[in-house]
Amino acid sequence: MKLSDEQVKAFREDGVVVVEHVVTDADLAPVIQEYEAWIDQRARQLQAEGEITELYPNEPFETRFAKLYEQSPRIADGMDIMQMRGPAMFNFLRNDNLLDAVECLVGPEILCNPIQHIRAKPPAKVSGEGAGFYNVPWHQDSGVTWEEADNSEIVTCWMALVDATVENGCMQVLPGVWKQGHLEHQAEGGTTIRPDLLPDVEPRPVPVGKGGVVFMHRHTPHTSTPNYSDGVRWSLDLRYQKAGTPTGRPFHPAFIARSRENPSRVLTDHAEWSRLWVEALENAKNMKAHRVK
Ligand SMILES: O=C(O)CCC(=O)C(=O)O
Repeated sequence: MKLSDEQVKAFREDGVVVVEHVVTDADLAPVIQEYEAWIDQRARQLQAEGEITELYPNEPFETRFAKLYEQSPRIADGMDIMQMRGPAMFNFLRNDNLLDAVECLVGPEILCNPIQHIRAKPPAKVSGEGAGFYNVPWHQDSGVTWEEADNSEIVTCWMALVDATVENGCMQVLPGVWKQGHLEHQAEGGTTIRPDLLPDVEPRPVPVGKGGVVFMHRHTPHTSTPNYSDGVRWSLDLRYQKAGTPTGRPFHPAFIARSRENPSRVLTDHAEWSRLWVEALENAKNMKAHRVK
């Protein structure tokens, strides 16, 4: 879907805009099915290794992962986008409804940045409340790129795969703060803005329904709190930018997701995308991705 002028204006002013129903349930279904199948297979593998006893095969997408995670957090190993590299996910990275919205912010030549994650945030009573991949501390996405991307207008698209609420740990943002540019981060506490530099702005929780997107500027500080529901807060965080600008992760594969000028530049070959990731993960094992300054 295209963004309205008001939505683009809100993004430019606040560095964040929440847009409901950017993609449809039908757009998300293949991705969810791919993950359901993967989780089932992984659970059976862990059962064979004696790590879990109950498979919960009839439990829905919204809760099954939590029941498996409770038995073994290893259920999550290998699940992220660049590790699993599913064809449905690769297709989704070029989803027209999503890219129509992204085009309103970065223009018609769109590069898919390789910083891309799927997050299945388990209930806090299962996974704890500590800071980490699930409960991210205050940071700007510029803090997880190299300086080479300082002038790249990278837009983070945080998408809910199930309704994201305050209770289950949706994102919180500091609106308007992007205008202050990059703030110094520290490694202590998990790549976070130096506490003494965190602007004194009222945090805005940004709940969003399934298929909706929180679009964020790379300098918008954001955090997410523990999941106090019984379900799993499933989400994607994807990033897009104008083709030809540095991604801040030169050692990981970016690809052209849309080109109005020359559509043949778009990468549509799943095997090639997967190959690029396998090669990059092998060659960039000790690469430091986050900056701490
Ligand atoms: O999904 C989350 O809780 C954190 C996401 C995040 O930090 C990001 O998209 O940059």
